[in-house]
Formats: sequence, structure tokens, C-alpha cells
Amino acid sequence: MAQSAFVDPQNGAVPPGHPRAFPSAQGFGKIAAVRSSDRVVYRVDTLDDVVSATDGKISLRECLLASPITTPYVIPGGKPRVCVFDVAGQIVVNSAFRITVPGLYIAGQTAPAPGIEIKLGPLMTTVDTPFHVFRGSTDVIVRHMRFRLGSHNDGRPKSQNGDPFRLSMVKRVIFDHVTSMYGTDESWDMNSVEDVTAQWSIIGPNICREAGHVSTIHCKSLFIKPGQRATVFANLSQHGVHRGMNIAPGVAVRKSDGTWLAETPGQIDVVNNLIFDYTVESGLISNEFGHAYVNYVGNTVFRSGYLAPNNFPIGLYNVNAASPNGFKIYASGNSTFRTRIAGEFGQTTSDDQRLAAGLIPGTLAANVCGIGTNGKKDCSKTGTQVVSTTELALVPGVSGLSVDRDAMGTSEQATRAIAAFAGANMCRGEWCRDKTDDYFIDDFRTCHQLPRFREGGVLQIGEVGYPGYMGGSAYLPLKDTDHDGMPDDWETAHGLNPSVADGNLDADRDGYTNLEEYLSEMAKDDEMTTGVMAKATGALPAYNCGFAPVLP
Ligand SMILES: [Ca+2]
Ligand SMILES: [Ca+2]
Ligand SMILES: [Ca+2]
Ligand SMILES: [Ca+2]
Repeated sequence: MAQSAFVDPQNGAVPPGHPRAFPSAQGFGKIAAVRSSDRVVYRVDTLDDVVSATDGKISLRECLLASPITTPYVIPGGKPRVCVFDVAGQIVVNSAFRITVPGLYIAGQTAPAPGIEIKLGPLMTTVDTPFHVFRGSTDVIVRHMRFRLGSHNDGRPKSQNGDPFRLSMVKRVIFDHVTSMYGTDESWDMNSVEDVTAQWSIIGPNICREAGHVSTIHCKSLFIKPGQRATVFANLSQHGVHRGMNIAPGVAVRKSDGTWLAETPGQIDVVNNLIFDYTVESGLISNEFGHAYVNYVGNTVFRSGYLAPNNFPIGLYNVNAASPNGFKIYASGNSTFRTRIAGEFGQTTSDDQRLAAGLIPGTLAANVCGIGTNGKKDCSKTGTQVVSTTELALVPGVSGLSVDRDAMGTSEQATRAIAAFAGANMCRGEWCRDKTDDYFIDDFRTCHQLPRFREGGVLQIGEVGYPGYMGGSAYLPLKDTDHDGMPDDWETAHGLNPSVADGNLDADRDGYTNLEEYLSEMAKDDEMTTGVMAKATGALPAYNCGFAPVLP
């Protein structure tokens, strides 16, 4: 199957505007671009976590840190780069990758089966995060990678911050088809991010019990705090107590007295996600960092709320009674344990979408105010009145939802598509979802194994209680004579020159460089674009896993 750009009848026409990070990129993070004339390629050929310019091997760490290489071929350091893989398996990390050099595309889809998994190693004494993209870096694309942190309850100091990965003060980022789980703080941590997308990923579960966190039980998954122009699209967030979808729109500007600059607005679009099995906090929207504009569209929230009457998919949280920040929330098409939709998941009744919203315990309705047309806090609407079912919540400067309408589906269609396509699952253009992701997807489809995770009704996933890590490894090098990232055979088949490094050129002038055409083909991008929601097949559970809806 050729990548669409090469079979496009309009071959030769440069699309108007800025091309996307990759053809199936959605949301605000689609403007990320790792595309420049000095871009280099690291062909990762070892699972060892070693930096040496002269050892004849190329490691993932060398690519992430933009290290200079002299053998097996010369790569200048400090450049925008793409990581492609001749190896597959688990990379055990004993000190954090601290990524600051801008321009990084980790193309997990180029690895042979079973793909790449990053895991915490036994020598990493400060258990923080093995993969940290922070201040100074921009334009990061991560696709078809598995981040499974793992327990650090082995004599090392207890930690508050065991995240499989973390992004701090980073702009223009898209994570696509990532599996991130077994965190001990959260399993997905983005703080102070702008123009970011999380899409088609499997998020959580954390290891909840005796995993090395300072508190014995710590079951949390997704955290974007704060985020300005952030999109959470087509992900599965699963199995926890808190932070099924914990978001705080805004921009972090800390004043000299340590407090945050108020009234910085932010927009987060939460579209077509599946949020599954959270005890007391399926969702939380905080106005801690700024005016909170949130669009909550076409999501499914199941098998939650059965223990806590205060569990809300759209939980409004006012961190400070005197906060100058307001809320503007749009809710549409969400199937939740509080809102049925006639025609979806076998239901015959539609409930008011505002029933999905409520107040996080401790937050008073009078302190939850709207946002006026002047951009200021406006208490003429309070409590769940700040939720509209008719008017999008658009931050100044944004004119619409950040996900293309033709990429969206109903909550039921999206749920089926997430079960079919989410997580890391492409290896050189072939399907390679691993046994662990299979286990959790099968569990969702049947709502079957859940009781085993919930001893006495409380989530109790310990390290022995989950299905473990990816199995297997492989070394299958591809001949790439000119080291431009595109294998010789592929170049020949696509009319390129396997002896001249031409990955940064754009033979068909469609805006995507030749190397990107290869990367997109390996990810089957053309199957993940328009209409993808309707293509999925496969069984789904009954509405709310067969439990009664939680209605007023
Ligand atoms: Ca090396
Ligand atoms: Ca080549
Ligand atoms: Ca070439
Ligand atoms: Ca092209």
C-alpha cells in the first residue's frame, strides 16, 4: 500500500498552509514539525542505553540527546532528528533522558516487531521520569512507542514523581499511538504545554499499590496542567481512583511572590476519548492557572461512579474561592454513566448533557463562575450553569474545535475505534499491538477482569496484578546505504536515489519530505485519516458495562 501522497492525483501540488506533523495528526499539536534541511537520522541499532560516539552503535539516548556520532556513520550533534529503529525490544533506562534540543521525531513505527518499550531501570536512584522533555525544546513527535515505568519499591527512596514520561514547558508536541502505563505518580504527565496533542493512545493504569510512591495507594492517569491549546483526542484512559482526565487550561506564569499570574486563558479540547473505570474522579477541570475553556465532545465514560456519588465526568474544581478565573465549558455527544444518548450503546433515552457535569467536593457552586464576553470572570452564571450544550468554548484567537469534524465520530463509534486502533501497534507497517495492550482492550470489551483489580471495591493493582511488559526483541537491520533513514528497497520502489541522502527533499512537492512519506507509510497514516471512526469493527460492552446509569 503506497502512502497517499505518492498516489495523490494532485501530485506536485503543495497543500495550502502549513503541512501537519504527519497526515493523520489532529488537534493543536498538529503544527509540530520536524522538517528542515539540516535534519539528521539516527538509525538506532542497540537496546543498550549508552552514549559513545565511537562504539559503532547508535542508541536511542544518542538520538534523544542529539549526540554527535562518528561511527558507524557521521551524525553531527545538536540537530533536529528522527529516530528510526533496526532493533525492537525493551530499553531499560537507568538515568533520565533530559531532552532539550528542539526537533525530535521518534518513529516507533519503523521498528521491527514487537516494537519499542521504555522501562525504568534498577540503577535509576532518583525515581522521577525516564523520559523528560523540558524547557527549551519544541517540535516533538512521538509515535508508536510504549512507556511502561514499573515499580520502584525496591529499597530506593520513595518518590512523588514516577511518571513514564513528562513534558515541562514545551511547545508544539504531538504524541500519537503511544502506550503509557504503570506510572507511580501519573501515567501521562504534561505540565506547562502549549499547542499539544495526545491522540490514539492508551493511558494508564498506574501501578496503584506498593510501587514506591510516597503514598501507599496512588491510582492516577492523565494530567495536563496547565495547558494552552491542548487536545486530547481518541485515547483510552483507564483504571484509577483519580485523574481519569485531569486538566487545567491556562499558561503557567509564576510571579515573584510564587503565585501564578491570574487570568491567563487556555483552551483544552477533550474529544472522542474513552474514560474507563475511575472511582471518584473520572474528570477534573481546574481554573487554577487561568480561565478554563474546555470542549468536551463525543467522549465515553463508563463503569465509574458506582462507589462515589460525587464522581463526575466533567468535575469542576475551583482551587481558590477568590480566584479571578472563570469557566466556559461546552458539552455535546458524551455517553457517560450520567448521560445516555438514544441510539448509542443500545439506549433509547437521551439525557441532558449537563448531567455529566458536577462540582468536585469542596468546590461551592457560587465560586464557580462563567466568563463574560469581555474575557473576565462573570458570576451571572455559576456552578454547572457554566456548561453550555450549544456554544463552543473558544479561547481568544481560536475559531473552532481543534479536531477536524470528518475525523470525529459519535461516542460509540469513537469507543469502537479506540478499542480497535489505540496504543502502539504499528511495526514497519504491520500490526504489532502487544499482549499487554491486548489484555486491557479485551478487558474493556468484556468488562470481565475488572473485579479482579477491585478487591473489596477498591482499585488494588499491584505489580503482580497486571499483565506485565512487552515480550521479545529483534534485530532486523535494513540496508540504508546513504543513511537518510529510508531503506534502499523503499527508495528504489518510490523512484528515489538509494545512494544520495535525499530524505529532506520533497520529490512530489506535497509539503511532506521524502523521509516523512516513508514514516507515514510505516504508520499506515492513510488508514488513520478521514473516516477512521467508522472503519472500526469489534465487540463493545453494554452501556456502562451493564451497570445502571447514575442519574439524579
Ligand atoms: Ca554510539
Ligand atoms: Ca536511504
Ligand atoms: Ca536516498
Ligand atoms: Ca512529499
